[in-house]
Amino acid sequence: MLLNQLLNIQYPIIQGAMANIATASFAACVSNSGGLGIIATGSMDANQTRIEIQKCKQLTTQPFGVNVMLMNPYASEIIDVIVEEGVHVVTTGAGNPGPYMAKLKEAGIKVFPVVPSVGLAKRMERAGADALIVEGGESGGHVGEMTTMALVPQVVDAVNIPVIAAGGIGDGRGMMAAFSLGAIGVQVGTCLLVAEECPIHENYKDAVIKAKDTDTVVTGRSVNTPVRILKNQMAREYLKLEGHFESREELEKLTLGALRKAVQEGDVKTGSVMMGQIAGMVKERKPMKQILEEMMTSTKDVYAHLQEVMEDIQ
Ligand code: TUI
Repeated sequence: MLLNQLLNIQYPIIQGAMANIATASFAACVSNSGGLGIIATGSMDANQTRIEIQKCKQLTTQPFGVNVMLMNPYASEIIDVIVEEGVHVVTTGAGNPGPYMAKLKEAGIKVFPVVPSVGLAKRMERAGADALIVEGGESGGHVGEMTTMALVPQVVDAVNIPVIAAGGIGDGRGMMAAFSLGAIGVQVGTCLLVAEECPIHENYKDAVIKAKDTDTVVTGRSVNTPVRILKNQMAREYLKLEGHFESREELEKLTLGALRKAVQEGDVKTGSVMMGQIAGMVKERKPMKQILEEMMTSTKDVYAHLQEVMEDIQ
């Protein structure tokens, strides 16, 4: 069964949770355009989460989800709000959602943890996950070490629950590749940053459009919080400091409020401009509906191409 059938939505596409970006209106826009919109709770508290969920319910009648960033100190209270509000799907990131699994399952909520390794994938299956979002390090934001290409088939072989591929997917070629690796759908983020409805500063969108393939970098490996961002002035300073810092605080000073600075103020020099490696392929602003539709039509084009390839093989 494909992801769209599993979730009763039009396309097998989940919107990646992007902290400070994926608001209720953004998530509703994705859901109204045929994908599964996800509210990114990022560093929100429980009350802000409730407001966003209620707002999203006003803006769409389609299914939508909520992402819990597990490094958030309010994660536990946010889970309670999600249960009270009766959300369709929960995705999790940047940690192990094991402690919350029973509560979410009892409430009949589908849980899709994001996993960066086979080990965590197996643990999440045992804990009762309904599906896994298997994310390669090509993604923007908090990342693991594996690539999508190597990780997805290994997880598909290791578990008996559906797998959704994420990381480095931005068009029909990526979606068809995900299907080839055994996934039932994809999660995408970077290619949605340039949606006309995406509520980020225009400088952020321009930075995505201008980025080349090699313009992102992973910062924070030395302090166990690897985050892929645009290789700007802040990233260069951070990487330099990672070679000789004395305390974590020195590094945190550089990233404190940096994501908000990029998203809201459009400071793409000293802000944290999270984006994935596929940014090099993202070239123009488009309406959300068009981005998702084009992903589906280009997947069909790839299928036609593959049929020709197979004829040549036979
Ligand atoms: O979560 C994400 N991407 C994110 S979260 C985020 S907010 C943030 N900002 C600055 C620093 C840190 C976070 C921005 N982008 N993606 C999903 C994801 N989860 N990628 C990798 C993981 C992950 C890593 C370790 C999931 C589980 C995990 O488990 C460790 C354990 O406890 O076993």
